[in-house]
Amino acid sequence: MKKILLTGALGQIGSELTLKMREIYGADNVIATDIRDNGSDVVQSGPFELLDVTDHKAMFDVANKYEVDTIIHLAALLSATAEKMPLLAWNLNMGGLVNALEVSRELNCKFFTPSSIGAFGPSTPKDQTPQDTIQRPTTMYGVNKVSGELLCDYYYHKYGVDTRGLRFPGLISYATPPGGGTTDYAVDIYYKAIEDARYTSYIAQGTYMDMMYMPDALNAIINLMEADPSKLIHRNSFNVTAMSFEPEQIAAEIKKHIPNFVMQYDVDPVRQGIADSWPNSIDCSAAQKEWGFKADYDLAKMTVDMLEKLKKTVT
Ligand code: AKB
Repeated sequence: MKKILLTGALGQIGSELTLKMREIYGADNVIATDIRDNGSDVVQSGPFELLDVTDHKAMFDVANKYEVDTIIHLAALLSATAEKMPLLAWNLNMGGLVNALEVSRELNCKFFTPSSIGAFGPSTPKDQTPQDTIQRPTTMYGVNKVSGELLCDYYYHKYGVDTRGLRFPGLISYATPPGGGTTDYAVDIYYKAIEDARYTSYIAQGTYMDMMYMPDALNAIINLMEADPSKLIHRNSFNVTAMSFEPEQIAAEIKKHIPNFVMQYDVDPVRQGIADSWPNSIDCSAAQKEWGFKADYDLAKMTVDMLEKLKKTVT
């Protein structure tokens, strides 16, 4: 990877990945794009272009202008928003993806896009979900993710585009809040713990989902993209996870640092329904074997870091 273009660079993953990639590969070699300009570090610290990913010509022109050799396609709607606006989700998630794959084919770029635990559904084995298993999701986001995995495989087999992907669990970060996901409660809870020592969870007690701290997610993307292609048996997409917990467990971990923290529940049927259709925990042994995936943060270590970082920014 020498010249990298990111779409959705102001989103939850993009805003941290862009800065980390600029440190590693040089600011001028990492081109950030998004549909909006928020004046943040991502916009200020290197090349930035406004880009609507549903516009193929605009994407081709930006990638061609900077002569990029890698496309990291992150622009997408998350699960809860996609469920509210399924047609928009199909058009944006699939339209953006096929454009990014086409530009990668046309300009001979290496390609990454995230998949998700959302690519699994109620008929998937729930515990230690295997890498290769039943994928019949019941959400629009899940339908997009499975279709996306297949499309990325298609571009690899048909055109030789070097496509790679990760099935991310819920991602937790102190830098940029996510928007419209089902796992977002596990981010919100830290903000509310610091602000008023209480949180009302929209996900019910006893609902296990996989999660990962953002530094591990960023390393996973970079390590997968740097991996020797001859070692990759799978490509789109690898199961990765760092921890699996239910709301009571994250609340108990926070209480170790904020003893008066109180957890309450007001379950949202839509997001609960999505969570119930996803695995409790996934097996990431293929990622470990094929390119050495490893996560450094568990729930305890992540909680210490989240609370420490947020205390400095949230009042
Ligand atoms: C979401 O909740 O939609 C995402 C995901 C697990 O893909 N965080």
